[in-house]
Amino acid sequence: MKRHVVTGGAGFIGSALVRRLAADGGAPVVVIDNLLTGKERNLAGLEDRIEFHRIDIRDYDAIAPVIAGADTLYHLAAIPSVPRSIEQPVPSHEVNVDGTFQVYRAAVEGKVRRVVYAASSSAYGDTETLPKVESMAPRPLSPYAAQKLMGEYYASVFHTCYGLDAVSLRFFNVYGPRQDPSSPYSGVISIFLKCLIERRSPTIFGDGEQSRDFTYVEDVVGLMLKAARAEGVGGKVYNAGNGNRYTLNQVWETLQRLEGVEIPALYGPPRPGDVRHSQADTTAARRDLGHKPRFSLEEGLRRTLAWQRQELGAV
Ligand code: UD2
Repeated sequence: MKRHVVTGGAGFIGSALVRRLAADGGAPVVVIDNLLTGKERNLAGLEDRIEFHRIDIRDYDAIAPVIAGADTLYHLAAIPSVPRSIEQPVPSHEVNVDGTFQVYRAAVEGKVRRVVYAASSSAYGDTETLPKVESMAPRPLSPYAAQKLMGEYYASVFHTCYGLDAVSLRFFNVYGPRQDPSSPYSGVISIFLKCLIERRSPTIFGDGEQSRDFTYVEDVVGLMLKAARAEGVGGKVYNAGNGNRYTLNQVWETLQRLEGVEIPALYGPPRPGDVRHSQADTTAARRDLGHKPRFSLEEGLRRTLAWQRQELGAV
């Protein structure tokens, strides 16, 4: 019987995908996660509908039998974060590069029909123009960016050399429910929301005029499902973004307005490896994959704020 396998399925984005796949019914959903950054509670309530394997993607012998014969393999397992990869380059290299290689190897051996890879917008680095188009030369600025780019290169090389039907989606600053705010490496929106609920000032690194194409998690999940079915996309790379761009100062202002509070942000030194501006050109993803982002930043923030408030037990 057809199965879908999700590496990193207990993580923030992975668990949103697993929830959607499980809700759609159809093929069984198999999760691979070592629970390094993923959490079992992200999958709470799905126990009867999914098969969970606590294994590490670097362990070929462990992952190969789980991946073999899958219809679609969604590869999201990774150690994320630009600053984390600068401070600890070895673990992120081993997981993001070596682990990804083992996943693709298992997919070839196991005759998987389609691989959808979670690539990163960080691959672009600082470009002279915006929005960022897939045809631009990559200029990674951090180990994390280089590692995720290597995953794209391997997807394309495995396509040409071994016939692996792998498509890469460059995620643009995904946010939403279940993004964990508790680490210094957490995504900025989850950190801002926690500060807002606790009535504390966030620290903005730099002048806050850097901008991001913040993309709501459900829009990325929708695109992954479309990428799993699209024809003729093997070896290709697509932007998975919303198409807009907001500065950090604008995001913090919006959050204060939504909450009806005034809490000035603190400002610290710029963060090493940071990209200045990021915005996706969504033309190719709309044309080839049927990408259709539905959530404005404000709507996505409202939903995420509601979830995080409930999660933190705040009123
Ligand atoms: C990068 C990628 C993103 C994804 C992510 C995974 C870019 C443009 N984006 O996100 O697509 O792959 O990595 O980790 O490369 N910041 C603060 N205060 C804080 C925390 C962050 O000011 O407390 C700033 C940070 O300096 C940066 C922005 O917020 O300018 C976004 O940081 P982030 O860590 O949420 O995501 P980013 O852009 O590194």
